Amino acid sequence: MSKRFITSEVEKDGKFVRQENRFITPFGIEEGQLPIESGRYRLLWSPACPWAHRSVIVRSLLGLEEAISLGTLDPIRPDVERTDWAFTLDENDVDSVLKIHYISEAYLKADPDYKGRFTVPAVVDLTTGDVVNNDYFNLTKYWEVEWSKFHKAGAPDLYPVELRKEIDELNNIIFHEINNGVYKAGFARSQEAYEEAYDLVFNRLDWLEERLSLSRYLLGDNITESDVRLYVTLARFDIAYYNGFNLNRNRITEFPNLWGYVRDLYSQPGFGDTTDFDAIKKHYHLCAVSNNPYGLLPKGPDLAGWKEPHGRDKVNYKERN
Ligand SMILES: N[C@@H](CCC(=O)N[C@@H](CS)C(=O)NCC(=O)O)C(=O)O
Repeated sequence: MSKRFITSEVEKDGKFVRQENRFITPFGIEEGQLPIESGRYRLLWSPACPWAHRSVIVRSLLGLEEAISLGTLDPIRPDVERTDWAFTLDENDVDSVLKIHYISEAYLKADPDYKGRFTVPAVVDLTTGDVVNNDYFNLTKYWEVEWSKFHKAGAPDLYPVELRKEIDELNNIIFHEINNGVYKAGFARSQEAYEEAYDLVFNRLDWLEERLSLSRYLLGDNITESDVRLYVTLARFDIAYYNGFNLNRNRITEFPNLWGYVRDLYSQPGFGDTTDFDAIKKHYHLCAVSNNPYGLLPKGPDLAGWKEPHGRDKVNYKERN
């Protein structure tokens, strides 16, 4: 079994149950919350990771690059005893701002007794060097709501007040059945748990395929928070999950609406320019899956289709109800 997940994340029936986040203090203006200050925080990500990727997409769409700096971890894990992420893409293998080699250093600085996994995304407070937030589920919403005074002019409203209830409901479905659904299949430790997750994922993809025949994006003509969340899993599906996690009923390229939709997003700034297929392929096949003893990197899939016209801007969609 891969050493990636501590055994408490696999239940007796072989189901994978994700750990709770440890650093969940919200950003905000109230006492005890993380203050909203431009230049104070560094977001640590790896382009391989879907949870981190979405926080980087939203940062980019909203123009928060100046306000929140970015540290990038190598998609290939370091060969050390613990599971960690390393700054081996940087000069001298050190993050230029934090001056650390591994993400674990920032976690252990914040809490020397931290026993969880050292995960991306993580936000580090530059005044202390401590991880202060690794709440991947809510990070994008903090960027959207609490960081609004630093948004660029004309930034999209990814979390419009009138759609928040619908977005939250959809995000929950996307989380359990798509974003984390693929991991439930990939990290299952029993045939039943794997097949249950496989059905969960493909039933929901069928439902999304139908939904996207009715509108360009999940909630209509404008991109929202939910689209970012769906995008990160779709962008990894054919290259990583289809074979690495045995989710091989269909590729995304076989769903006409989902395939057009994901290419539509990919063609837009913030999405395609933060999507690193090479990093995704290497991380999943060489570091995340447990069924690749010889460390073989799949040669495909052919990615040329990603740049083909998507045609989604020309379609007249029926009203969604
Ligand atoms: N923080 C969340 C989600 C973030 C997450 O799982 N990130 C992955 C990369 S996609 C990670 O950093 N994993 C580190 C590890 O498994 O040791 C969690 O604890 O499950």
